[in-house]
Amino acid sequence: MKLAIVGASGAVGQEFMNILEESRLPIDELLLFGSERSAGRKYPFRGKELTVRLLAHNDDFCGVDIALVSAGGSTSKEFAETITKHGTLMIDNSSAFRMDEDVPLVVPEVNPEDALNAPRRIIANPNCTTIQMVVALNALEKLSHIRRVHVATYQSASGAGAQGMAELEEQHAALAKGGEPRVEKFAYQLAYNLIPHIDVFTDNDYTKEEMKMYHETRKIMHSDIVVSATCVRVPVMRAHSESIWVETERPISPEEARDAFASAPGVVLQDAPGDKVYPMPLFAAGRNPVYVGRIRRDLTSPNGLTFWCVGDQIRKGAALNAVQIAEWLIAHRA
Ligand code: 11C
Repeated sequence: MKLAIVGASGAVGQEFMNILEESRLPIDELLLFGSERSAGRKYPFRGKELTVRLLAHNDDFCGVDIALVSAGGSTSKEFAETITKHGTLMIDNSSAFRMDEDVPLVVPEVNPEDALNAPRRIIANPNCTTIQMVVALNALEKLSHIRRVHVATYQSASGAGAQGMAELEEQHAALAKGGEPRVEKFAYQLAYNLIPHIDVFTDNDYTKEEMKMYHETRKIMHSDIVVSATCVRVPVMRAHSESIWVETERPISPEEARDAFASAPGVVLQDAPGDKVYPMPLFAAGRNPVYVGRIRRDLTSPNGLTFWCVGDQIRKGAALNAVQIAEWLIAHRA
């Protein structure tokens, strides 16, 4: 197979390379693409040195089977035709095409078959907060239909890319020396702070990030589920956490939920609070699963259940999910 990574120097691009290095995908050739800033950079891959090519409107994608794309929505829109015109399948990490009817939005643990119907040869990777939430919700949906969800997110700096992570690190260093922190990627200083504002505000006073959780969850789960989210940036480096309240058609006991999570694909149950066992972003960073814990009855609703969920934003929230889509397709298409 011939694969390509677009946005190879970014945080997600680099994670694509780490995951592909270990992947069972039969990769004969890997091409790297990037902006003018990253073109010419060299990265090791399976014992060779690969050079990032400049992404341009030419025939470089001819013969490429799958392109993993993470270079922002405007680049995805501008280059979708160039990438797909020779038959390449584009798995796109941006929000550019997620809600288009003729573009499947896929989380392999939940709706892998949707990936088979991609008439534009584009498959969208959902937003990181949605991915980890639906992997967990899917386990409960199998027990009883979920009517509604309230979710508060605690999103790491990595959601703003490599520059966001660098900014958080530099802010801590500057403050430790008594200096003034540089604020560019985030609306305010993130170090020692929380910012209840991710992406732009929309007409209903929710942010675009919060509305992504509403719309994307319905599309992936093929459900009338409604989601009310509050998305918050926290000074954590690379794993997102979510406090999730669900209301189901029939009551689900915490014991039932624990059993369902324990056997759900992609989920690791960490729920022994008396022994201080619960998921935390510090320990989820760099790992593949979605961790679930703090499972308990919702005291406000007989059909309510609440739990805590943590996942690495760059792996399952972005690069890993995209590679898993490719792996699923290769295993099921021929
Ligand atoms: C964040 N979730 O944490 C965002 C990053 O639509 O793919 C990913 C945005 C997206 O800032």
